[in-house]
Amino acid sequence: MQMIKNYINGELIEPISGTYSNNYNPSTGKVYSLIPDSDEKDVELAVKAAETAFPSWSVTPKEERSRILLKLVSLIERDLHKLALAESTDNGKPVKLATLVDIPRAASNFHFFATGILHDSTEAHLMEDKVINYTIRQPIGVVGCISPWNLPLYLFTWKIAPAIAAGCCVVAKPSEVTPMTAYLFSELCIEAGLPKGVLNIVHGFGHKVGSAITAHPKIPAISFTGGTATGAQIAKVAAPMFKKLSLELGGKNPNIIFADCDFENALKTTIQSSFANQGQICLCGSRIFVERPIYEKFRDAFVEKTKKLVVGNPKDEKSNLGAVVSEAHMNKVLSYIELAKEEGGKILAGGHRIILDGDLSEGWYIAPTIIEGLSFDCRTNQEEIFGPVVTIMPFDTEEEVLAYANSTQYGLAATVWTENLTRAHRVAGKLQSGIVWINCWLLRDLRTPFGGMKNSGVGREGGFEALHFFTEAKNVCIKIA
Ligand code: TXE
Repeated sequence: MQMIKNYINGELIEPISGTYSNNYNPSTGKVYSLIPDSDEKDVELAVKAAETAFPSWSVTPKEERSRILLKLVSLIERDLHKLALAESTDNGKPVKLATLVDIPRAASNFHFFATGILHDSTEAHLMEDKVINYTIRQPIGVVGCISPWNLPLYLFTWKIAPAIAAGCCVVAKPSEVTPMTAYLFSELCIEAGLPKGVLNIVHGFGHKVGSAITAHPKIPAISFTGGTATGAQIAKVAAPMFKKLSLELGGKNPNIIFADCDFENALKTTIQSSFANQGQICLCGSRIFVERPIYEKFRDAFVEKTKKLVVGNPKDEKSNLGAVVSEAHMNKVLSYIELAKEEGGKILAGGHRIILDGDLSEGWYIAPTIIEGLSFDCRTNQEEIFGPVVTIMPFDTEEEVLAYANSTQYGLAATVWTENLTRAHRVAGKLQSGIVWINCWLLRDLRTPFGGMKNSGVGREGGFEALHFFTEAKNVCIKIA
């Protein structure tokens, strides 16, 4: 059985305690590797390594930092199929999705920030003739990056790439549910010649490793993606220590479909935005609002298409959906389907676990599920389910649908379907959402700010905002006599 190791000070090492926990393959429900059950002692080692590396890495010329990071890009690309297969085995997602999206995006994250640092600039502000201000941005030091299980290598690199590119040294913790690609990535860091201590990966549970990173006095900034409750816990610890925080949290995203939309495009994309990655993307639309004149036509076509989706072996090219990430998560999603029924919801498609044959019979599969007949403010429509489960509801007016869309505690992403540009612009302005897609979904330009309003988070990732998060701005004011 494969033993995952921590990556500290440039070496792959065992956890100090010598203890490990099980790592499951969601497609079979069986243990297939072991993950270090690290604790605050391992975090301490990692912080020391990062502190030692920082003075040199922070002044390493940008061209040199860029060169090493670009080497990582080519190694990720070289290992595309190996990494995609590992991601699929660890997470349950179709290997096809990991090959087309997760792993290429991990390479793009590094490429983007490796080249971004070469194009960043600083500001200068002239006051009067003889007074010049210039602002410099210095890497903040040792930073903590904590990432989730839904897009493991994709979201892990989305944090560590800007941190390392900016000149920081990192203590990182991937999700204990999906540690494998971060482990394989640590092997690539050694091969790429990343100086020891620049990146340290400590595997283990959130309440041990995650909380030790969050509370560590030598870590002045934390970048976190995960559940809203965990984000609140991290903020509670980090705020009195005046740490910089970037929090990307949950979502309960609305899809607003007006009667004048491009019907086929809206339908096809709504299938993707509902069920891609088994609905386990924080950007998935889980509340579908359809304008009444096309409600029945859209609903029926959507149900028909959903029933044709293949839930199967993630390694099979024909599978549209694989397994959800864990047994606990499967049970949570199924419990929300029960709640929806109690709240008066009618199941139009799915609504149950799927048991596959042979080796896969204990895997964690859920049929893509559509629920109708719920009010916008019931728990099913307010709480994040994070699985292949959506609700569908009609609306009559723009005002009404905006009230529905904005009614949750979340504000991460929204999708609007209409051919009326004036309306699209107006609705986008009124949505309480960090990201609005008009007539598309998941189109991502890495230069744009990424993040949510309300309980969906604090701060924005992406573009220069991400690089700047890992720096301190310092203004130097010069008076020339
Ligand atoms: O996330 P957690 P979980 C949502 C989704 C899901 C729910 C819970 O609704 O059902 O969150 O998922 C680490 N201090 N999203 O429990 O626990 C943890 O080890 C520091 C949305 O898996 O938030 C992991 O590395 N760290 C989301 C990371 O935090 C802690 C993606 C995220 O895990 C910690 C995932 C602590 N006290 C879940 N406790 C999105 N927005 O993409 C845990 N961790």
